[in-house]
Amino acid sequence: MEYLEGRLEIIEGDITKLEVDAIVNAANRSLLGGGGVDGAIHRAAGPRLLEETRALGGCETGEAKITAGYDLPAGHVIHTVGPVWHGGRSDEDRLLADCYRNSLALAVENGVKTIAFPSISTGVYGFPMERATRIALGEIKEFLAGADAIERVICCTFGRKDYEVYTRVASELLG
Ligand code: AR6
Repeated sequence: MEYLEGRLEIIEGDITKLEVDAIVNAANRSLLGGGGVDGAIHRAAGPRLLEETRALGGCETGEAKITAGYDLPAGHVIHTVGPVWHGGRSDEDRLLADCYRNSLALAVENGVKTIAFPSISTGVYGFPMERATRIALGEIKEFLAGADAIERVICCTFGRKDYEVYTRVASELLG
């Protein structure tokens, strides 16, 4: 489904297959790989990705760092570290919003025009799906309203259930 005059698209699929300028990785602070979407991205990008992330010295929660995409169809990977869900009183909402904002700002700095996000923090890190979706879509909407450097943002959901949450929240927040 498309929203915001086609500048935001919600799809269901595997983010490692997308031909965009950058895909976002839901990484951990070591940036050395892991399970979930992080593992899938490292497998698809090949070992040169780990070589590059090793040299980055990790990443703080809410921050973002960029690398090449190597064997991925995407040109770049923007690695961001979402918050671990601790019940909602440990600044999780703000930190998750930071992930989206900082990833988009880094994308603009690097001339990225098309970017795809997974649903950060909602897997291993346990952030409630609907609450995370509201934050993701709210931050993306606000960023796109303030900057036309990014042509298209794709929210790449994994599985039908998550797709349905995203499209339901999007029709409420974005019309
Ligand atoms: N394409 C798109 N989305 C995916 C894919 C894929 N190929 N695979 C999984 N997802 P998670 P987190 C979805 O656990 O919660 C790692 O070990 C998944 O369904 O990947 O931020 C890192 O190294 C979920 O909706 O990331 C960290 O240690 C979303 O991606 C930790 O997990 C995020 O789930 C980060 O946890």
